[in-house]
Amino acid sequence: MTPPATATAFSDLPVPVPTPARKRAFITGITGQDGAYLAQLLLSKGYEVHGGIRRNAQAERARLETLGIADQVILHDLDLSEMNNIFRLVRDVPVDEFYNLAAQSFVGASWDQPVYAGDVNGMGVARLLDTLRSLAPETRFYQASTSEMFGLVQAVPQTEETRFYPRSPYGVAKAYGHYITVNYRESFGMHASCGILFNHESPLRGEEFVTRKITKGLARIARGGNAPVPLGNLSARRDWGFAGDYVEGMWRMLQQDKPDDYVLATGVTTPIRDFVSFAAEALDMKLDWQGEGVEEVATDRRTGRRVVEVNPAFFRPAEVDLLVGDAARARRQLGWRPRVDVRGLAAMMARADYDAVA
Ligand code: NDP
Ligand code: GDR
Repeated sequence: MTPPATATAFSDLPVPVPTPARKRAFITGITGQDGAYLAQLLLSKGYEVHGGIRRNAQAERARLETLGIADQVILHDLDLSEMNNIFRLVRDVPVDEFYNLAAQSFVGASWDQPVYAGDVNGMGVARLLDTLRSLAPETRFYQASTSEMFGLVQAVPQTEETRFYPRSPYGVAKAYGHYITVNYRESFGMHASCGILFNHESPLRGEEFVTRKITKGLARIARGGNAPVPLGNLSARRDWGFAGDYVEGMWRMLQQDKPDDYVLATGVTTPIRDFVSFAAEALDMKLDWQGEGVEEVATDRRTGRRVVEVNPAFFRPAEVDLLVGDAARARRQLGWRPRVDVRGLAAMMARADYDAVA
């Protein structure tokens, strides 16, 4: 058909420039510490962010609210122990990147609930991967692996090649989650990467973890409280970084052409006892340490008040004594570096807790 004389020829029309589609990501465990920081990071990069939330009597959105992003993320009911729940979610919410951060994440509790830890931290990963493989095999997948898999350490520092020897039901389950992710990458060519992350903390850290328990307890004492903080093993050493730095590493892993596994760590290891002292310094306390084993106590020199005491109830049936990671591969391939050291981290958390205690 001949076009009317007044019509514009197609060749004269401006060529429409396709607007790049907004990337979409899904975060399981979005209500947790890392989930909240990762959601904030992805939003700042222009992503449409979806996340899984467990349907509890009182849904936990406090961290998303603290970061001021609760109304910018799209939440979906999700429990990793429910296969059909996962199936419907992956079918109905197609995304470019899928970050699996959900877990029963408290090591101490995993001895009381070993089957649940295995189901969520181990089988949950298989449920996700197998559903993605069937419905959305191009989706890039991140698995939250952990230094806890090293357990009884076989080499110092620990790298991606160090042998695993987990020491808790949590660590055993996470080792399964790690290996099934590697296996799906190798078996089906999926873009699946594991971040073997060493401990990372923040003012949003759950209060059952030792750093937050310390900073919150010390902040209360600095505000006039008189209850010493009861702790377990003060000699265990951890490689502590800031969670905000570590979520940047997760994102960088999924931007690589090829999937791989990466250690994220600071390379500095610190005993629990020293973390207490760093937090105390930030609150203008000076600690004297006395006694040994279950008799060990820390007292504030200025007030004579007891700040920390040992309570055997917080010792674990099997302990991970020493963790220190070598993040050379992440530095080299991802250009990733932690920006906050352990002193800065303890001070950041202690001051945030001091400000929050009325
Ligand atoms: P958190 O405990 O703060 O968050 C865990 C999240 O998982 C929460 O959102 C929780 O939901 C959710 N969750 C728990 N069980 C289920 C379930 N059955 N189905 C769906 N969601 C569930 O952990 P972090 O943010 O600190 O850690 C994130 C991930 O990284 C975890 O997998 C952890 O094991 C791993 N990891 C953490 C490290 C760290 O130092 N922080 C180091 C290495 C690995 P709800 O709010 O309802 O409880
Ligand atoms: P972790 O962290 O087990 O390393 O797991 P947590 O802070 O619980 O313990 C660290 C070390 O502190 C010792 N400790 C105490 N721990 C707690 N929680 N409470 C105490 O009172 C106490 N006293 C001493 C512990 O024995 C341990 O040696 C964290 C979690 O985020 C995991 O999900 C993650 O995989 C690993 O870090 C890397």
